[in-house]
Amino acid sequence: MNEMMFSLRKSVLTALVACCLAANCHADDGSRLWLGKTGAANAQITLTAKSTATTDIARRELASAWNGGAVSMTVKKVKGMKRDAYTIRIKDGKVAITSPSDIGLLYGAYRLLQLQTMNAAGGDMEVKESPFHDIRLLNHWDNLDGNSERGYAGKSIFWNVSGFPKAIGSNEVKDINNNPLNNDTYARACASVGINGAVLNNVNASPKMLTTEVLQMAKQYADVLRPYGIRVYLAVNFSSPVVVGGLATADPMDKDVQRWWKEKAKEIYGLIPDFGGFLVKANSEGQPGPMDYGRTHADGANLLAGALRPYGGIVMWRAFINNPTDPDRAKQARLEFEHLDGKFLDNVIIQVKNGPIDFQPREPFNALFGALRQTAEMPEFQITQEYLGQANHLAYLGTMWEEFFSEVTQYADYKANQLKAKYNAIAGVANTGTDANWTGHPLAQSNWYAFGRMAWNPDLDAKTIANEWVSLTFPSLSGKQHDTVVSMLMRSREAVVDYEMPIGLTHQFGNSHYAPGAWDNRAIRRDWLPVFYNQADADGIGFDRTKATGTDNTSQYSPAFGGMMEDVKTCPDKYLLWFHHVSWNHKCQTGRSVWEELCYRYQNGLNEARQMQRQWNSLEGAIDQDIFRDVQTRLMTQTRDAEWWKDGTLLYFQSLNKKAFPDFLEPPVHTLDECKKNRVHVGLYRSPTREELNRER
Ligand code: BDP
Repeated sequence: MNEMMFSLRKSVLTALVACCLAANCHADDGSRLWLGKTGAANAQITLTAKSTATTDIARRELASAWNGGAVSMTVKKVKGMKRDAYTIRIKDGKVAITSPSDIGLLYGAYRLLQLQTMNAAGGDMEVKESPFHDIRLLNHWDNLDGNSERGYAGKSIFWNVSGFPKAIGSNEVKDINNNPLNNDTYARACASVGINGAVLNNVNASPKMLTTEVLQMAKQYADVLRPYGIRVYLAVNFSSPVVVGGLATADPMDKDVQRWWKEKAKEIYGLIPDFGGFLVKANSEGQPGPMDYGRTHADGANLLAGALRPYGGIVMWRAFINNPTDPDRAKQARLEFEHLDGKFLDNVIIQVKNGPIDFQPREPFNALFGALRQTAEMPEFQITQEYLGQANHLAYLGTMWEEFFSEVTQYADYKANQLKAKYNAIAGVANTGTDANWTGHPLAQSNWYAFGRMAWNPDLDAKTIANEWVSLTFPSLSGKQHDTVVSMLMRSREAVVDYEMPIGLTHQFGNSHYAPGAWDNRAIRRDWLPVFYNQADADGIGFDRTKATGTDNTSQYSPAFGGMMEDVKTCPDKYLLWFHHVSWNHKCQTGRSVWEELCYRYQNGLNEARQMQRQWNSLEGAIDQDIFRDVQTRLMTQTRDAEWWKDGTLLYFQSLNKKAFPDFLEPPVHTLDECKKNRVHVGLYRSPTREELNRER
């Protein structure tokens, strides 16, 4: 175990000294996220409830930043009001925050401060808030060795080998004002948008997570996060009883295995009394699972759920089964889980990626949503931009999640099912890392923020959230400058879709899930190949998922959605090549042929990247210099990459269809051979880590 050093903290002193030394070096390293500056505020704050660690935080937050009139906080149970709900009332300059719980008061306090920064807390007003999802989780794909799978912002914030202090806990290095509140930036940021749980490790879970030594580390995190209303959850490896417990099998029907999980649950709850539960990736991409023993997902999930049940813990069993048995991977989740509906214990939730393939820039919603009637389901979003330019490209995902919610709620029983489920949950794969600004791309902080806001209220629109985030993060911008950033955010994801894989193309990556590779026909699995997904040849392009002639994925959806997708005339352009194989001359809804539409979209994506550069450049002087340069450099990379994507992909398709490029298309500046050889490289630009900044200082 020694080779794995899970150093939480060294000493408070070392960190604080480093921070004080650093105080004058960097104007803004982005480390404060959207939390704003704390400073001189002297409002009178009263609490008519038992004071708890949580109300203490609420009081401290208000005391350090609220500039308005007296605030009273009251815990009041109201029938039918959710535990996390709160009301803020401002009358004659006096503020009253009420909630059934102390955590609701903290949420109310954060909201009040946000309203203040957004200049929206004036006059008499009332704000009533109640979360839609009860469990709002970040999934950290962090490995015990300190790396973060698909993390593009440095190393893991929880686990490491180097002995540096980690990002949360009592001696956070980023506290440049020596303010104890800033010691817990991670927890504050999460609580400020209502995130109330964190899975601390990767779904490709090391069995070592369940060793006593590592559980004790998890306990320390749980202790730090608890006052902020954040529960700790762990991803577990199904083989843990064998690897950690020394048993001969991990078969769910084996009595010793059952006993092992029960004892493990007891041990965990002894350390972490409010432990949230387990997240499991089983029988997917080489991970062990119940099917290794001829059992079902339900057998496996119930084994763990049974062990956690006496303590109120849940099991989030992932539906991402990337070992397809059907020729169409998009159908797999529903095929795998629908027939098991009703067989799961009631503390099992099936965790379903928003789209049926894998966090692509655009996918229709997964047909499993709404399909389970007796089993809870929860969406899994990816906040980290694995397939959307990683930390190099600007891609505000609020618009993507808004699209998901609007479609899934129209065409599947999403809301009704969530509301009747005993556990109503949602998760996002975090984009956090040890970079000083937490998320690599400074503007990617907006995605963490947006996830929390939408998990709380899926009816919020992406633009409202973008406006909030810009106001909170860059409060000193003029109205016009503010609108410039919002406009960049709002168009950014569509720009990525356009230059990476428009009109329903998917999985066109050459390497590292970053670079173009439409031509790629070499991989260990056929269904990992761009050519498999584009099905492009001399005559046409697209993946036929229709009932009439294709894989019949459309029948997995409700008649309303499936029917619309099935008919090539009603299928929207944005999903055309997802559901249909069509000729290059097929007319899109725009009136352009598929070939012209593709050319148009790739060109548009590139134009948009350039436009974002121009817009950002107009903000020079208005945004902190370090952050300005950082984003400016990343936008250069993004524009360069958009050009590679456009040239490579269109030249490849042209090599098949032999069609001329339309006049509006800028002629390529890279040959297809160049594109094939010179794979665009990831990680050209990286912001410094907290440790690097501190060393520099
Ligand atoms: C894919 C990622 C891989 C994850 C997997 C998952 O490339 O790193 O392990 O999803 O979600 O998108 O399990």
